[in-house]
Amino acid sequence: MAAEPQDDCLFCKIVEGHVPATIVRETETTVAFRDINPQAPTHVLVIPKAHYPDAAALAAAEPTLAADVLREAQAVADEDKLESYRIVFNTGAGAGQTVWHAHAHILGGRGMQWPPG
Ligand code: DGP
Repeated sequence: MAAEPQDDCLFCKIVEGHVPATIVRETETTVAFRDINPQAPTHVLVIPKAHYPDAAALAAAEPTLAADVLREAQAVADEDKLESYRIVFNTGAGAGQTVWHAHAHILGGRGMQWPPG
């Protein structure tokens, strides 16, 4: 667990501008960009610029930064005028996490089922 950029982290590379992404919002502490493999008409990822491997590590180390991520997720939903949407933090491989830099998925613009798969 570390807040410093990690050489082998894809999302750290997006933060640093070394990997291109369609960025929709940026603050001093966060970046929001479109998911490369969208699962809904709106599918945006919000990440802290600082590296934490997952949402649990982020919340434990920097709860204020975790709140920044949530606030930006809400801002994405507002910008896309989503009436209903999901904010998802896949946490752990068993939950489908594949990128080990904390991120919130904002998904909206279509009907959704519960429970999720
Ligand atoms: P997760 O499975 O929860 O760890 O989500 C990782 C997401 O990251 C997944 O929905 C696809 C997305 N993703 C993977 N590689 C890239 C990339 O290079 N660019 C962008 N924009 N998204 C990516």
